[in-house]
Amino acid sequence: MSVTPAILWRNARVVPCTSIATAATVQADAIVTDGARIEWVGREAMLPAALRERCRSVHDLGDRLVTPGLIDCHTHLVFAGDRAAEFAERQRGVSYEEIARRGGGILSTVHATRAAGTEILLDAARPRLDALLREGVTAIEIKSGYGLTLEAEARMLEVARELGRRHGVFVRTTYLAAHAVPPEFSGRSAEYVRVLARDWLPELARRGLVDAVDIYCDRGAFSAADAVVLFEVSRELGLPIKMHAGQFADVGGVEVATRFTALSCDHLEELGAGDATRMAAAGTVAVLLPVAYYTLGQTKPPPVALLRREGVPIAVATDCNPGTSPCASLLLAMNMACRLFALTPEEALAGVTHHAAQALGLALGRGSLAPGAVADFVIWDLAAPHELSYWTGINRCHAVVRGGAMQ
Ligand code: DI6
Ligand code: FE
Repeated sequence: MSVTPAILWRNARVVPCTSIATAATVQADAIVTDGARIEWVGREAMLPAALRERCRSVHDLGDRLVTPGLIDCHTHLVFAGDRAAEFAERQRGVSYEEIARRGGGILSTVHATRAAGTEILLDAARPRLDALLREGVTAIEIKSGYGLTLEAEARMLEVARELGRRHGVFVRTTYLAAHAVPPEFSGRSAEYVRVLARDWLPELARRGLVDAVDIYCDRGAFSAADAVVLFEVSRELGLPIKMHAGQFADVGGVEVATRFTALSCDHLEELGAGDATRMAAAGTVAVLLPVAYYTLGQTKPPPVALLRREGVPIAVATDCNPGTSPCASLLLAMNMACRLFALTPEEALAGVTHHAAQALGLALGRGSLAPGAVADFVIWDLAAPHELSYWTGINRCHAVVRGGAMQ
């Protein structure tokens, strides 16, 4: 039996988020942590005497709301420069896809990112990451995809890992060289896919930089056949896969992704017939990105009622990127998921906790408050969980506990 001193966090309104139902209501008033892990969650009146004795310190949380640390499960946080001029152009009526066809869009960020050294990339990402952390984010996925050479992709992934070390946040890195065709491969996209899949991916995996593999599978981006090439290599390397799918058009990506039991398919404004059923069967999470939808002024939301009916787990993320989602607020993404996509507030909260963890393959250790989970939680100056999606423009995060330690 363990004899390490434990900590009792009492007088709390604990929302465990182990499911959508437990993201809706306060279920407990106390948590016991032991080091970096949660040992017990419940009503303090029921706390076993032996465990109470092991609690060397007690924190009174003043009847505040406590949720798991939030998880932003889809970001492109590392990049140089910005695309504010393209935003202004879009306001004058030029479409996102038109700007990309002219060589702007993702490729303009690729030019800026290739030119930036490690410290510049770290400095550029820091304020965005800090904004997310102030809102209670304790785990974040960061994609590559603005380097598009072996070494520039490696640098992005290394910067992502370094951000995790410097900021004490749990980072998962995703390899997204299949984001756009770089100028060196212009007109040779199939060859580019073979290179990024067969040459670069094994090398980056060997360097330990890749937690998952993603592809932008859409009109004007990569095809479902490209995804097969990439996912076959990913499978050989034992790496989980994800996919940007159906932001503008359904090009058959979800069918391929679910065949490779993708962790998640993200966007999904355009979902093919039968795809929701395939996702449910494969346990693939639908990651909704309402800020990108809002920024591009899209009008056809993802089929949330269908996803719900089929039992597809739904997550919500910022998609923080300079083109379609210049946003570093997961709380705002939750509000938009409710207002633009008709999620309930408890679905939005499960979407940034339990289901976000599932989208990263972390379901058992993060994104819920239960014995054995990592002791990452947020203390809010709020009384009820639906208030997290209700407010905008105000951050009611009172304090964050990471790995059992108050920050
Ligand atoms: N995620 C992406 O990767 C693209 N859209 C999205 O939601 C484009 C990102 C960009 O324009 O830089
Ligand atoms: Fe994205």
